[in-house]
Amino acid sequence: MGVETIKVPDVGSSDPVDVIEVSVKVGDTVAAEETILVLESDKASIEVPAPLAGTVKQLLVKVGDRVKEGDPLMEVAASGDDASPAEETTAPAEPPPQPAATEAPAAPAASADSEEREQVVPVPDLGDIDGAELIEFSVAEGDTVAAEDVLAVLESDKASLEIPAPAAGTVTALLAKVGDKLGSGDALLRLSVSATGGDETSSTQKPAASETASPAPASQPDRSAKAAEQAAPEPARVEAGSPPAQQQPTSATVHAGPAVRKLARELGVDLAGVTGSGVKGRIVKDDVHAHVKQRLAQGGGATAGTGLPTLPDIDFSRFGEVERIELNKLRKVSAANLHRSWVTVPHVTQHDDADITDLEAFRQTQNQRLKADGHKLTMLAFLTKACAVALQAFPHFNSSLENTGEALIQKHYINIGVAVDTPNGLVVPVVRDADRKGIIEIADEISALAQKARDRKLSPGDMQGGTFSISSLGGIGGTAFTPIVNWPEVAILGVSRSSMQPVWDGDSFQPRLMLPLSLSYDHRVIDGADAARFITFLSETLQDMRRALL
Ligand code: CAO
Repeated sequence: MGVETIKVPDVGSSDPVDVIEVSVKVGDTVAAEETILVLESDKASIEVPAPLAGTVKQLLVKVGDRVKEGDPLMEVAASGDDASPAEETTAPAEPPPQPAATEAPAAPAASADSEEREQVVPVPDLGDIDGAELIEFSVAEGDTVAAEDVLAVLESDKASLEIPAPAAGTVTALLAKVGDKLGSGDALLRLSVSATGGDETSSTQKPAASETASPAPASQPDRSAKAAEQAAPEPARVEAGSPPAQQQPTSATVHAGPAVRKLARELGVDLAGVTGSGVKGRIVKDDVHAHVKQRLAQGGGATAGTGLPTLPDIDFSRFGEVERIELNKLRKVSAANLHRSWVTVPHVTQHDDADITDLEAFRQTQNQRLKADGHKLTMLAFLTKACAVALQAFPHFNSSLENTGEALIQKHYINIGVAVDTPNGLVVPVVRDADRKGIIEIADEISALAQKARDRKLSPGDMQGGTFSISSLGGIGGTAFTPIVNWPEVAILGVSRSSMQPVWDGDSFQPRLMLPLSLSYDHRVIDGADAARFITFLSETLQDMRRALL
């Protein structure tokens, strides 16, 4: 072994590419496969790995140079070798570098005299995302698309990505299917592109659905339910490639190679807030370091992206013995969702007491009758029905606020989530179409869902599509609490333990069974007066359930 000259690998094009980052300097020790340099073409960024462990002897290029396949990049002396006479080898080393996002080789032209050429549209650079599920093809074979039309939608744990058409053309073949797990560079579809540029304005396709959303506590993405209730814990929906001029960049859309993304991840830096100094505004490692220095210099840092004060790590062992208990996935997901809701939804909680004396008497009588058939009418079932009736009377409690803040999505279905306490944590299965179900049916369903929850057998679908939630702590105790709105819903009812109270009837105090209700709501959507009206309506309905029949 001696000194190896690292050369520009096959970059999938004969055009020169830019050296946008030299990740090492002379004298650095590098491990095999460590990124030593990043190249960028119009369509891809390519990390060049060290073919062997060794020491950088000489840099033969600098940032800004343009190079072609085979051009020498740098000399590296193999570990344990003293770099004597240079011994050129044929780079690239094994394994060849993976283009992060490049155009797959064009298929042969459709015909010799055709004006059309076919190209395979690949999955673009997914950055730090390992793989993403193809959840939607927005086009079919034979469709005509304009440049930038959405072709497909991918979804990972972190984000949804719309894949735009690189040029106007006609879709000639779909090369993947919905449900496939795809990585950067995998073939999506074949596009026949007009050699003269094509008509970039005509299109038969509409972009994909405009919103995604994170699941309610502990739920998983599901396309059918997504149409109704959607969310994304991280950047909601990001378009692959460069964002349009007015669009705010997100960490997923900024120009940065995988090595820079890795560094940013390690340092907890949101790349969306970093100014790139590289070619075309590309972020290089020095930019990330400079960003961190600047934030430190500013002092009193903030949690990236949220504007919230950073919480310092505390070494509790200084004060006594401690144990670190890793949270299970359910608790982590619930915590993230609850936190997001708490910081984004301006909460107000309205309290009231409902007189359920007659209702409880009715419930007890009916339960004696129903017991033989295996039914148990619970107060929660009556509450669910009463809420469904109240939601019909106050429809904007059954809506979601569009993320733009410009519109409400009014739902014409009433699905009520019921918080269930399980040994693993909180889950919220959903009673669908509660307005159309009888109270016995609702009671049976809640009982079955609660059992499924405790047996950890709920499916993601069981927890999706809720439009309003109830959190009942009545079986446990307490007089009032402030439940957290289960975003994207806009209100939630908390129920505490009923108790006998002396109630003044105008002449004397009467013993009445009073049920404490706590209605938390999103003040962006619901005014305080409406919340008072809603909870009063609910109280009156519980006081006399015959109102539910009206
Ligand atoms: N006042 C007085 N007693 C009540 C009551 C109330 N508001 N609600 C229920 N009870 C009584 C019931 O009548 C039942 O007694 P009986 O067996 O004698 O009839 C007993 O308390 C137990 O009820 P339960 O809790 O088993 O049934 P439920 O229908 O009230 O609730 C469920 C079911 C799944 C909601 C409940 O078990 C549960 O998990 N609650 C916790 C929800 C939670 O954690 N919320 C917090 C979310 S935010 O962190």
